[in-house]
Amino acid sequence: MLSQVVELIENKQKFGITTHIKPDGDGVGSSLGLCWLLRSLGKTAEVIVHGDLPAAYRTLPGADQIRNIKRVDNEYDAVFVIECSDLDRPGIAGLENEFTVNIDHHATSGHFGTINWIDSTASAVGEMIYNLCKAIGGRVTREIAECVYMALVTDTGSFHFSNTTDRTLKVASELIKAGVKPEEISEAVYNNYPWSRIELMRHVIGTIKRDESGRVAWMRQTLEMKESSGAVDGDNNGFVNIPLASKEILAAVYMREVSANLYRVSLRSKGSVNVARIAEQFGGGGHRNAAGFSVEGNWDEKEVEIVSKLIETIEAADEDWVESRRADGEIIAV
Ligand SMILES: [Mn+2]
Repeated sequence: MLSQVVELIENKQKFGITTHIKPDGDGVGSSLGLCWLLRSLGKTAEVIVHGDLPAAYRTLPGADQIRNIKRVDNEYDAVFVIECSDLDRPGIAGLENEFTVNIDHHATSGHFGTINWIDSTASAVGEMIYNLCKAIGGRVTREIAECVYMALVTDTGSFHFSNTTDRTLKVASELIKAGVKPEEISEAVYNNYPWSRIELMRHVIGTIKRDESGRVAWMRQTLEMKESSGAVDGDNNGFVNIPLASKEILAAVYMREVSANLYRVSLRSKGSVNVARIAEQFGGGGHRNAAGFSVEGNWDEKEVEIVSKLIETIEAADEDWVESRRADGEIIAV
């Protein structure tokens, strides 16, 4: 819990901070924000990750100092592990021998840390880092503010999603007071892709299909599409959400070919349509409106199976509720 984290920071000196592989804006922003906070308190701190940093986060203060490593060997007094369900998620060997602090806003966290601070009411871990800064009496410097703002913007979908609370916006307000320029962060996140993203999008959108009811949409990305468009990892960010821009669509499926007969599946939905339950049936997981899993086998057969489950889920939902939502055009998307 928070008080243990404050006590640890006050009593120790040398810290590592890590997050999951293929880190998102919350993982990178929260890690760097915490790193700047620790340094402002006179501590030694560095961010360590395994793998390259996505382009969107490379302009954050301190991003150029992030160490790309595969192993640690008792180098720190403690290692903060940001937004990971277990100690394997960072992809760094030797973490099991370190004193670890698990900081997460997912209730599903495995409590693997020596200290565990889980707050499922926080919109992003970034919000928790801000709270930590306040709890420990730190000053919200411009560096901390920019990193934490990145975490908030990306995890709330630019303050669109249902995890956006009054507290989230209060924190965002304080971060802007501390010097954040929202347009700079937005440009880095949303208008910073190579042209290959547009090429890939063109291919993927061409595969979109709908069921007879018009409420479920699905699409595919083949290995060939990725190759011919010259796409890199991350170019497909958010593709699964494209069909949800239509008022009629309540759920979307995005199947990406990883290798022969192996697919990564992303599910998104609106309102009470629970896609996490479907993902769980395939060995995956997630939230009510955003979930994913991997599946092996015949592409056509698996697609039919997944889409059928979505249609069943929607048909089982309260028709009146759905009609009223469609009638007034209200959208709750995560
Ligand atoms: Mn997060």
